[in-house]
Amino acid sequence: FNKDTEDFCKRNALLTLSVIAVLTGCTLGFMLRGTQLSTQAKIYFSFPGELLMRMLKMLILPLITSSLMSGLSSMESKACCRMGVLTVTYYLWTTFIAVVVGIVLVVIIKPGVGTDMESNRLGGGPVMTSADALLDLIRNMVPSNLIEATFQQYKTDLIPILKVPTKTIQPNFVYIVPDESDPKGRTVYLELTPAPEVLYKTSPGSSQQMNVLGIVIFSATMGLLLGRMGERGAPLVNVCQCINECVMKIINAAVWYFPFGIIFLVAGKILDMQDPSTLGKKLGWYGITVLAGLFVHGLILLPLFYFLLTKKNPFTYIRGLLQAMVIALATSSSSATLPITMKCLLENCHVDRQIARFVLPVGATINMDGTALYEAVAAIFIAQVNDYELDFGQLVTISITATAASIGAAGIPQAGLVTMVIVLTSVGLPADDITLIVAIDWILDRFRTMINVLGDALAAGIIAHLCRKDFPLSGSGKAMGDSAG
Ligand code: DAS
Repeated sequence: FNKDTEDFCKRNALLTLSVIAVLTGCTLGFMLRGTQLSTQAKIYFSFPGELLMRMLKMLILPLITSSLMSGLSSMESKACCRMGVLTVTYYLWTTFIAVVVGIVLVVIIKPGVGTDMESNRLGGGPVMTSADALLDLIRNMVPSNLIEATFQQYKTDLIPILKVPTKTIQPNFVYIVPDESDPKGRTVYLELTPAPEVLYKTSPGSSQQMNVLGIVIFSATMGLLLGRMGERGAPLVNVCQCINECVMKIINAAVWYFPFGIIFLVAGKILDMQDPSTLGKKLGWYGITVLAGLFVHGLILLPLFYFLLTKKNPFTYIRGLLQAMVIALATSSSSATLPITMKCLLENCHVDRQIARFVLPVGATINMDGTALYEAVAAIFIAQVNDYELDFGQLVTISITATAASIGAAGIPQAGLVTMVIVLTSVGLPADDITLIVAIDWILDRFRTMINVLGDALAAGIIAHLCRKDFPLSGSGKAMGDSAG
């Protein structure tokens, strides 16, 4: 084998193995769904998948901080500002387009119309207005405690896993419940706060912003300041570059475990899948509406923007991202996929390292086109199910709160479902109604996460092209692991 052939086989072998692992996981999951596995058996069964998620999450913080601090410190001020403005503008524009696509489709398809649900629960004033959502977003850009912020990230992973009795769900609390299937009725999860019934005080607008947002803001600020310290800042910049290189080398090694972990991660989720809610067919049409919107936005509009702005073939670029998209599908976490997205951008798409180190961590945190589209569709679907006519002003409110909620949503599984409460309450819809859509959220989450990751990666290619004068190496990204900053 020569080097190219070896790389080609490695790259495609991993992608092929990952796809086979997803299919095997689905088959295994559906085969085991009928069996009554005990809680203990489920814990053992899902362990390899849990290990995969932990490996990926372990790398998020060092990857984001070292990427931003080393990437921004070596950029010239004007170039850095131009890139930053371009990146945020592009992200807001594509998120807004995603919301519009979602609203148009759900208004045309009307998946929820004609459901005879009692609608005597409606009309309550908005618990959380658009202003609240936006303030929440800004509040979380400045976490009061970075370490606690990081720690919080892993605690709120519990939210989707806890079987929360949604009839009691309040926008500010997550209640812990004993595990009915456990003969001793023990509380399944740890860390009870002093008030035993409250595991973790959170408002979907704050906890789900996950403070990765705060860590990104802090790291970017540090990177910019380091860049202006000249020689004095060089030692810390070198440390960040070494950390970044080590993280990418760890990823190169860890990726060979992924196919094995993916099998149990997917199968474990299918085992836990809840039975479809009373809505049945309506829910199917709702799922089709979301998937159609994700397809239109992710595989038509975003590639079109890429072609219009770079005059390059978007699908050649997307082919280099397939590994990251499979990991996004398997993990339903764009943060956890970030290390693989970074690897694909640098190795397969040859995006300039400095651009990738800024655009990706920021994108994985604030740019979630799939989530924004999904939250707009879900809110309007729930209004239709309740036979609740939304006026134009409320549609505008939904587009604003869906955008803010998607920016604030964390890159963890089902974050979009939790931040959905902001969108629902902003137009007077009952927060409890997320139970209507939770049954198929586990699969929609995977596809919207894929589009989130795709949107971030395409943005990196576009920004690299638009800033190519500032970054002469753009388009010829350096091979993984070299020492250049
Ligand atoms: N799973 C989230 C992500 O990782 C998306 C969502 O929940 O909407 O991007």
